[in-house]
Amino acid sequence: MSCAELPRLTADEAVAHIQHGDTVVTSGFTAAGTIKACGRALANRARAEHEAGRPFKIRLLTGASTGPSVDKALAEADAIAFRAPYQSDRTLRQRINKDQVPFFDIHLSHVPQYVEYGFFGEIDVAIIEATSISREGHIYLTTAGGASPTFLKRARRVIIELNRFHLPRLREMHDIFVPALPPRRREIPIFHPLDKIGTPYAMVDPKKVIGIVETDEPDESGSLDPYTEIHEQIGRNVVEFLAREMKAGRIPPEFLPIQSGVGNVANAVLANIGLDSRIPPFYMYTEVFQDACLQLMDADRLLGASTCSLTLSPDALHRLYGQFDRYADRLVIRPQSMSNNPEIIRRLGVISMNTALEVDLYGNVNSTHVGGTQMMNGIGGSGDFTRNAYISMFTCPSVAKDGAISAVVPMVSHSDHNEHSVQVLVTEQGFADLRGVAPADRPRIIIDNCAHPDYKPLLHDYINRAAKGHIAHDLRHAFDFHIRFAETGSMMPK
Ligand code: 0RQ
Repeated sequence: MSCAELPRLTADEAVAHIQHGDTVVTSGFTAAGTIKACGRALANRARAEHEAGRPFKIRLLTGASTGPSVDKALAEADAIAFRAPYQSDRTLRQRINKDQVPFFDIHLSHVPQYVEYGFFGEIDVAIIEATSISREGHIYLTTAGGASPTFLKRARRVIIELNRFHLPRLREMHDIFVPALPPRRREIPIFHPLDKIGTPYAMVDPKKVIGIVETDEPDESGSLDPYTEIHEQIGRNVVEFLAREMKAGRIPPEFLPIQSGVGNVANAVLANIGLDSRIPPFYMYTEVFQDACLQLMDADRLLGASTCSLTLSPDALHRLYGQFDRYADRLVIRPQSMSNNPEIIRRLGVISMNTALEVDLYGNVNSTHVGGTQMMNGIGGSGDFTRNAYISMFTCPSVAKDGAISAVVPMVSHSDHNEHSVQVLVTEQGFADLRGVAPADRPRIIIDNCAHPDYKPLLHDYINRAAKGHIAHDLRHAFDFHIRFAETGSMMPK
């Protein structure tokens, strides 16, 4: 069946095929490439069912976070019975933290294989955004690889959101390869960030396609905050560290591929790396290509990038589409099974830079849970990169909420990345290089180089009183900072 022969449906007609209790999966990775019309239609359907006194909730899996037409709309309609693997929506976050939506937070590279192995059960319906579908079932994806190739393979039924807004030439950037299942899995032969080893399309059995919903809408990626002086200073400190590594010969003159995480801090850090001529033009092997990456490419500081998504603000995406020839052979979009693959990250010698909410005196990092209990976004791909990078860094401001919170705490209130994987911590105060440093020496290095001066005496005091061992801790007082904040609104004693 060719694209022209597949039934054209309204979004309402398409989502009428989805039943209460279904597991629904969608394309996209962040708001990039995520469905829009069917998300809103599904939320409306849930509302109508609820008003008629019937239950209607779905189990929702995506590549990463989504745009407002999915997580926000469905959370507001109370239509989510289970959510994985990552989110960044305020409404959904509130529902997760009120224990109204069970949320399963996993490494993003694991999502496709969880689906393949059947760990999430049957996949009832996949809704996938595409620029076109061919007679043989070749699906040309939009601005993200995400988990779509696997979702298309495993879903029992498929709805295609054909989005005319996106440039069909995006196919020139896609590189799609679905690894075989163990024990027949082979190596993924990528030796340079821009190597392509797969096809420009994902595959679907056309018999599974219920129909096509036509749309014409930009991605719903928001703009990031302007850089602050603190963020820029973190960036300068990252550059100091990298320049020192180059001088010592531990980073080669042609440099190594960079991965950079999501959010305001990561965006500002990357922009600052681009400004410093001590760092040569470089490549990225990353999962999210944000606005700062495009600016670096325009300035010829970034030579090329492999990514899972083009998470660009509307203006930046417009610029990319307007001058596509300039970027076509410098950007590769891959599924998260490839972009976040440990084998490739280790082989290429990626330098990973992700953001922490808090770090502790031994280098354990909390990126996800405020105060140990309140989910922020999720671990995302930060663990895929941190664990396998050549150098794994975490950055954050030394204090949050106008100084009421110290980002350096005696013991993290939740652990996402542990002392065995985290190598370098960077705040606006400086950097702590933990490679080859035993626990006995870590607290002093971290406090002296990364903690805010206001909190240094408290942290030194904690470690001086701690019971000695391989790791020194005072378990009665390890969470005093957090408890004080919860009770008084500040980690600083009155
Ligand atoms: O609060 O929003 O109320 O102002 O956290 O902080 O400084 O703007 O940082 O936007 O860079 O996000 C870790 C959340 C940082 C993000 C995190 C408060 C602070 C502010 C945001 P407001 P900033 P960023 C790649 C890899 C995990 C996933 C990941 C993230 C808000 O980077 O989700 O890395 N990372 N994925 O005030 C309480 C603390 C705090 C704190 C900061 N210690 N306690 N609040 N804040 N520190 C991408 C993917 O995987 C898709």
